Amino acid sequence: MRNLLLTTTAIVFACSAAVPAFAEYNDRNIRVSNGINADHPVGNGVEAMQKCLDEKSGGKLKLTAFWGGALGGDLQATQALRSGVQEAVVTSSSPLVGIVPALGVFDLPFLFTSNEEADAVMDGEFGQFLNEKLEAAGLVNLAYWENGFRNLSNSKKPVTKWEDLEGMKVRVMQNDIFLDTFQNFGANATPMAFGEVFSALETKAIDAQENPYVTIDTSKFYEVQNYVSETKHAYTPFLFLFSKAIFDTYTPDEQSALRECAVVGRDVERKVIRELNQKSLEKIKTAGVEVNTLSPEEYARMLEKSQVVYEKHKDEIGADVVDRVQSILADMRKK
Ligand code: TK8
Repeated sequence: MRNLLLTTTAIVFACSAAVPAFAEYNDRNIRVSNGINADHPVGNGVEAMQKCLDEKSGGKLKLTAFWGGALGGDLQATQALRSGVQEAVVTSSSPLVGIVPALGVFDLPFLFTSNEEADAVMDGEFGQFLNEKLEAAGLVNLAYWENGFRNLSNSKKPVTKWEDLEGMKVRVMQNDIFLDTFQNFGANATPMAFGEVFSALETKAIDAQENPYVTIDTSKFYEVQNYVSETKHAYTPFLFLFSKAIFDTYTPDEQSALRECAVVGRDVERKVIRELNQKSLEKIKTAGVEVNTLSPEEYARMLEKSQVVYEKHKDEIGADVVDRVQSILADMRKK
């Protein structure tokens, strides 16, 4: 009898090995809003995140991704999270500066010079510091994913120096730092939600937009643009945001599964996007778009020209925030 009991106990434990003992998971349908399309590497990240969630929750935590702005633009979706009517969004930080001004730090022109710098800042204590500000605004940032270094595309001419932007109608995100950066270069900058960009380019309501190669590829902007200039004028992250109001109703197991699996998804997404970057560039060129890079001297000139933007926005971002990121970067650059 005693042996039988022991055997039964052993079998029960063995069977439950897939789901940790006593873990508490409920059926959850998590809607994830995206402005970009399903073939963007965020799609690979969401898939990897789902696999991880399946393993942890025995299939109870389900992500349902919506693409191409089907659930509304970044800002609209984020507000839906804050009021607790939608679970999640993958959004650029830039349209959210009205909610958390400190996020504007990522919009400062030419702040980061490499992926390594961006990763170290996002994944380290600085990223955590901003996450606390997001939480205070009703948003749980599960992880920083990659949107990437932004490049300029247009229908007019190659941009090899900032003066080439004179009078160009450039769509910028709904963000004053981007607005000022491009106005300062002489462009006619127009804030617009991402979902309107393709048709605005197609109808020539605007001449130009700026996004990473992978977005220029997957959102098909290259079909309606003739020139791409590798300006790398900003690295903007994606935030994988969760509604705090909803997150707070989840069990601790569900919460930690989401946080851990968002990091698994992040690593896959970053790997895929960095591989795709070069392929997207090739695809853009093959489509007949003329691509140019900037000289190191021109980067230096543009950074110099942009110092007024740093000065103008430092206080509203938070002087402590700007100083903090700059000192982290200065330390990294010494090594
Ligand atoms: C996708 C956006 C987008 C961003 C932009 O929803 O608006 O230009 O870079 O890719 O977050």
